[in-house]
Amino acid sequence: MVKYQEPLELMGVPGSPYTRKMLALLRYRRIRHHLLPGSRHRVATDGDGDRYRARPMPKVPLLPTFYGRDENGEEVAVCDSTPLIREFESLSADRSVIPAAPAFGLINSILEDYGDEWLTKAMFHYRWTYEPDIKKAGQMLPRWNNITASDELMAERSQEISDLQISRLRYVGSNPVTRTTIEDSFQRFLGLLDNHLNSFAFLLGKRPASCDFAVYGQLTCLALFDPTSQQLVLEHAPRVHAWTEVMEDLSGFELMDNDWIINSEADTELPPSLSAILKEVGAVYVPYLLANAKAAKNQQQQFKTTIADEDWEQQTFSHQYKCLQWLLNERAELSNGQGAHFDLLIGNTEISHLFKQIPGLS
Ligand SMILES: N[C@@H](CCC(=O)N[C@@H](CS)C(=O)NCC(=O)O)C(=O)O
Repeated sequence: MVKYQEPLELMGVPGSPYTRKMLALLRYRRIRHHLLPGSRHRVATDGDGDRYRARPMPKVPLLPTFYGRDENGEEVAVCDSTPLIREFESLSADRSVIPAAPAFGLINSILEDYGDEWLTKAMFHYRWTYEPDIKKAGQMLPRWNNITASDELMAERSQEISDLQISRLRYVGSNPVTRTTIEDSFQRFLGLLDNHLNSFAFLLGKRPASCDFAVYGQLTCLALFDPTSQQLVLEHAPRVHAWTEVMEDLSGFELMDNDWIINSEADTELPPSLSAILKEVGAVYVPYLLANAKAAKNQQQQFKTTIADEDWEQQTFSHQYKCLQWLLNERAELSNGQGAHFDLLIGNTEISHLFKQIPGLS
């Protein structure tokens, strides 16, 4: 059991959507924190290494990395924003980002996972497919943790980092077969979010949930940084651009009672704009998660499926199999009444397919 105490310490960089997700969440929750300069190689700043003490490495080094203490008081490094958010709930009872009604909590987890694991496909795709995006990211990524480095060194690092990230497109499944599916689905999501934000300040009502921070994290890249996707957002969904900027610092945002759309089992209906978002999630992310899980279970390296009537193929991603298992576990923990409440809320969206037994998947 890892213990965390304030001020929380984390390592991350501005261009990491998950770092931005967590920083915005900590600001909103008013949890004191220190952001340590970070890099993929976990060297604090080149040529200035003595300024920061050595830190343990996480099992899989990802940004952001948080530091806590194990039961022996040893410092440990931990990654993965979704379970960490749930751990940090206990740091303070106020300003929770998890809805109190468990069925609505599961909807939050599904949307959070969609933000983290599906929208990131669009983020990675736009950033490392189009020339202006590759150029900008190539220039900025190496500079974020080394502002004073020479232009020559940065040119070298730019090339290295761009080559590495482009080679990683296969992990997210961006390739000539999936390109239209990724782009169409991102544009549909933009329209749906823009429409929802017309009536609600956040995805689940008048207060932010962890799913808002997940979506926000990816949008810090898609809406605010990468030129090709930013152009799309500005043209088709300017409200989403503004929302992303507002999400960054909600430290002064005040809550009122009943700010969630669903506050208890007595509330059984979602607004059409939120149901439409769940329908989109059900149509694209659910078939993806199921096909990936089946491939992971069968130890296949690659898999093919159909998403939104188009072919999809990519390398199997074991982390996303784990994500599905978390969702299945959360569904299994619901009581009969809460399960029935959840079924009412998701209505006839394909989200229900996630929780049906499929052959080869336990
Ligand atoms: N599931 C993780 C994902 C974190 C992640 O993928 N971080 C990226 C940066 S945004 C990373 O560190 N990639 C490996 C690298 O850059 O070396 C989370 O939610 O925190």
